[in-house]
Amino acid sequence: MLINRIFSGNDAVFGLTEGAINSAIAEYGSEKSVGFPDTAYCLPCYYAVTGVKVKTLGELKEALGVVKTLMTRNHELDDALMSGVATALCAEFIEALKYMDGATPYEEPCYGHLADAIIRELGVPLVTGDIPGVAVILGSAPTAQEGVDLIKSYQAQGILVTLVGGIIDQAQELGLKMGYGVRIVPLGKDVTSVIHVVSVALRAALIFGNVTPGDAGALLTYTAERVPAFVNAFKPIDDVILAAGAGAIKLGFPVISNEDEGIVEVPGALIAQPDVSKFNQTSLEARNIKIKITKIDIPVAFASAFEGEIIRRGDMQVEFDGSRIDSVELVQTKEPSEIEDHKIEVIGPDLDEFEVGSKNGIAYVVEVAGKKMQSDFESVFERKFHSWLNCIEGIMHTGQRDMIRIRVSKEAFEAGFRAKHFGEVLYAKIKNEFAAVVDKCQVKIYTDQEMASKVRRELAIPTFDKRDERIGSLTDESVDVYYTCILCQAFSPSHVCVVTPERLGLCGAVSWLDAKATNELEPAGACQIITKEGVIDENLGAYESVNAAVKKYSQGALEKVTLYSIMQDPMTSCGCFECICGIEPFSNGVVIANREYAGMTPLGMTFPELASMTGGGVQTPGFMGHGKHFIASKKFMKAEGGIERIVWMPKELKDMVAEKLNATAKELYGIDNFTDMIGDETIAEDPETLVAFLTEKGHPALGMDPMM
Ligand code: SF4
Ligand code: NI
Ligand code: CU1
Repeated sequence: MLINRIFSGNDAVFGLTEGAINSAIAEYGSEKSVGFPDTAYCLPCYYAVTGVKVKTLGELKEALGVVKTLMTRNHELDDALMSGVATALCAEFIEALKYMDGATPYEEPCYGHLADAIIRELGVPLVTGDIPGVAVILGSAPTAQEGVDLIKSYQAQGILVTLVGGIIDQAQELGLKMGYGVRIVPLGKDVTSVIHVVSVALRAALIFGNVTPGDAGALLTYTAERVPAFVNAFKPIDDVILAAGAGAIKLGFPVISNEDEGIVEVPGALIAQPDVSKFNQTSLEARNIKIKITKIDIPVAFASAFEGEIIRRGDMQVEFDGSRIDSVELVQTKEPSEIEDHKIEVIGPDLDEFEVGSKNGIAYVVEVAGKKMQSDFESVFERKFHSWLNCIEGIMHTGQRDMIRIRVSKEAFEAGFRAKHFGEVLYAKIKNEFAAVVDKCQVKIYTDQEMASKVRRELAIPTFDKRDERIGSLTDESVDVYYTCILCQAFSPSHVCVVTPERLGLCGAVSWLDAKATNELEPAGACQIITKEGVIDENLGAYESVNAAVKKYSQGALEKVTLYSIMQDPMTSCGCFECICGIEPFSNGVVIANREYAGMTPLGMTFPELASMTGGGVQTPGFMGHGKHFIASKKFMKAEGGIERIVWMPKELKDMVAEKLNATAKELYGIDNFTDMIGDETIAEDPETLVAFLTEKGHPALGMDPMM
């Protein structure tokens, strides 16, 4: 019977784990360290469930003793499921041992362990529904084709697909393009590698949910309610897979299988579906996942899963490259009478007429009209083009404004993709997402070189200049309202971002103009107006109205936040911040690290470790998540003295923000080339070397008051 089989799978895995730990200890000794790379939660699953971090083989052995106590043997289904969780923990131990001694156990195309950074990156797409769910496909499909069809069906819905076992070989056999960029992540071929996706779900609870490690009840509630994952397990289901599946069910993830022997259905949790072609539908129903569909008339697929797709030079039919040949993308507000809705015009040659592999110029102008349309929204729409065009299968888009670059793959071209299809996508998405303000829309696509150049020069550049002037004049003082953003509450129930002109949301994706547009489009949505009233302290950026809003939208979890301080009532973090800053006590400064940075900081912590200091919508003075653009803001920790406090950043980040940061430093403090005074990993990874460097450069932070 089901429960007995779970127990038997349980015992088998436990035995294997015990053996593996013992032989590792025999080889390396119990002091030897063990763990996964790029995570602050070692070992993540065990830590989440028990609250204890495991760092050495000796501790791992002790942990195994604890796991044993979770493997109860009474015949309650719920306890059997818990022992499934214990099985999962054993799998984590086995996987951790693979990484002993800095080994890199996984080879192309498999990923194995996934870094904390990936989870933070997943935050926003999961809340916006761009990634509506996470599929875990395990085992071998009846045929490779059926397996690949299933994977592609999820991919077309934007679902993140993880693969374990034989399905990976099947996908390779049919030449399926895989990788995080196209949302198909082969984890590993051993069944234990399934733990790497479980680890993502559990860390999400710690990172976003403010779940206390060791509070297993809260953890399981979080995964069941907020992580939209499910499992598709192909037959044959042996006892080990069944035990692991029991763990998944305990986490709230339904398991769908085509196994017809020896499986008892558990309603809503363990579901038999003999027809693999119906796995998709059955799974979405079981997990209650709704797919946003935009019907677009193009000959290739359109899904957010294709956003990260890379098109190599050899695979491209044609390229448009704004850095070489005049190109531009633009939204323009027009009078309704000037627009014929859904008119798409191509002015110039079509894609067939360009030489294969050639570089060209393109300009596309999306003209919109609507009673509620404001010119402030033009840039908000335009910024979406990147993501929309990227979602086309076989199209790659980078950059914005007149620095765009677009590649059309040979495959897309052969499928019939032509210039007008850019227009179809832009039209459909504008009408779909901005229906509240756009009544009519038409698109002009200029592939004629001279025309494109003229559009750029005479129409677009003057528009951009005017916009930049407007944005430059937008300061926190010059506006009457700020906005809340609570999109991330889907994951971080008490988190509220307060978005001002000079402080964008910590994810980097929501500026004041974006928030304004969101509010206009969806008056009852995530972005609510905060009228700036009741100054408490101008320097801290403390306002009664901001406090009231934060209290209201955090359901009372937060009493007050300041806009400009990282020490006093700082803004909270959900977890998907682009950067985190933290106090560096030896220099009176702050260190900033960005999510992409993999190395060490002078605080003795890596980005994931720093990031683990804050999140889940709680205030942690001294540490704060923020967007990249906030770094050059005049309001960046203004209460503590502003950007003069920045003493260290990863080189890549420093280069990225240098121009604007230096301009701010010059304007506020008369400092030239401020970034030359800021350390990076090539200069210092420890506080002593850093302080020596800062002293040599005469960095202003050294002379400032201590922050604590
Ligand atoms: Fe989440 Fe804040 Fe970004 Fe809104 S602005 S999506 S709440 S991080
Ligand atoms: Ni694409
Ligand atoms: Cu977030």
